[in-house]
Amino acid sequence: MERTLSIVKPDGVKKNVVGEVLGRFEKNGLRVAALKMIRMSKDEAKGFYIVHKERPFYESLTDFMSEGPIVVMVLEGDDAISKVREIMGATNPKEAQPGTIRADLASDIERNIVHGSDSPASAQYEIGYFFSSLEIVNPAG
Ligand code: 3AN
Repeated sequence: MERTLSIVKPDGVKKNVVGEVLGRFEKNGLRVAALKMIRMSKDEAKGFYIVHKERPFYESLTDFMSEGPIVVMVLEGDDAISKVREIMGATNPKEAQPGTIRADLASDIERNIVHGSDSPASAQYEIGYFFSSLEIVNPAG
């Protein structure tokens, strides 16, 4: 059993596809262990994406991620990290496999609807960034 952090980004919330994204995760056997809607400040977005601070898109990415509400969630399941990334599709929606969230719902490499942790180390950092241990439950009961 593994945990990962996923986000419906501001464009996904604006497009009203929160349930669509969540449903795709659930249909693939992942369970929600924590969930909330928040709005990040610019500084909070910068802290979340600190690993990208040298990248040319850091400023615009953190502007985008703080432009409106997001839905953050902890998902749990076998191979949750790679499973979520498979369901999301490639970073660039134009390269994403048909049937993935990004191929079906996104059109822009930056505004690409959804985030998922890319490794156990980043999952640990990202889950702890948004949730305390008291906010994460055992979804199986
Ligand atoms: P992923 O979200 O697929 O793990 P990362 O971690 O490489 O991709 O990038 C983090 C976020 O930065 C992406 N979700 C996307 O919003 C943005 N991003 C990545 N590459 C670019 C790029 N070349 N131009 C603009 N934004 C980008």
